[in-house]
Amino acid sequence: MIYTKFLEWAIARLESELGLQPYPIPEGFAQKTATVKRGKESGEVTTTSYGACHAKLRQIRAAAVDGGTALQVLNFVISPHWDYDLPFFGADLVTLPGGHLIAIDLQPLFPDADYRARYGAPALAVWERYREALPWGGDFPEEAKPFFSPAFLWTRPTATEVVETTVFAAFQEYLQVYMDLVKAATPVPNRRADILAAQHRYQAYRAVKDPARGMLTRFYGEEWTERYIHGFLFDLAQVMPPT
Ligand code: DBV
Repeated sequence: MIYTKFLEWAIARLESELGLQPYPIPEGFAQKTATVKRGKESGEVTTTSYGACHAKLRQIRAAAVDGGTALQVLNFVISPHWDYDLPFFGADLVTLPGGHLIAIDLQPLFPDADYRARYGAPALAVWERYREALPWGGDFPEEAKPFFSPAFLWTRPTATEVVETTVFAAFQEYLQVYMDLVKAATPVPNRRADILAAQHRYQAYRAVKDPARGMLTRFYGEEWTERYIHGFLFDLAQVMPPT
């Protein structure tokens, strides 16, 4: 699995720099396998979930899809606790028969200049260093733009080697920037209502627009997929219903 080392590095680094607590993975989601047709042959597709948390990070979770060399996915999202105005960390690392699709960002809660300066600037310095090696991946839905920062890394490398080297290095740097922000963050409970509203907007968008919905539904059926999306991948509305 091409993205195993990404997740292993992330967990090890989060553990050593921040310390992690477990996050419950609901029944039936830890590992799910289906047998699927691939042309004349059939093969297995396994989706494995990972979860952790931290005093400042409500949920650290990953979904890894392994369907052989032509289908590999690591979707990794860190959702801060609502007493912190930290951005989300989001990585969508996808390998399909046509090539690789890479999205990495520190996804902002608020659009104002002060927020951007505090939380956008450090990642922007990383983005600047990779923009030539990992050029802009093109077409991107207009409606998604509020959820991305100017440091959004969106690229479609054709060579697997680029993913294993340059993308891996960029992933590490983005996560390092994020961990530094987490370490420095102090609670702002007086802003809780605004933070929760912004977190709900983000999670609702991701749950409704999940680009993996079609694929997961084909493999595991609609009932399992909807429970997985709302009950684990983007679970804020279940954990803390919007008011
Ligand atoms: N994407 C998810 C989750 C996934 C997942 C939870 C469990 O949010 C995988 C798996 N993303 C996934 C797959 C595809 C994409 C595509 C399987 C391919 C879908 C296909 O071609 O059938 C970034 N991911 C995409 C696309 C974008 C993103 C823009 C292309 C969409 C399209 O072509 O329709 N995902 C999107 C995003 C973030 C993210 C903006 C933030 C970092 O995680």
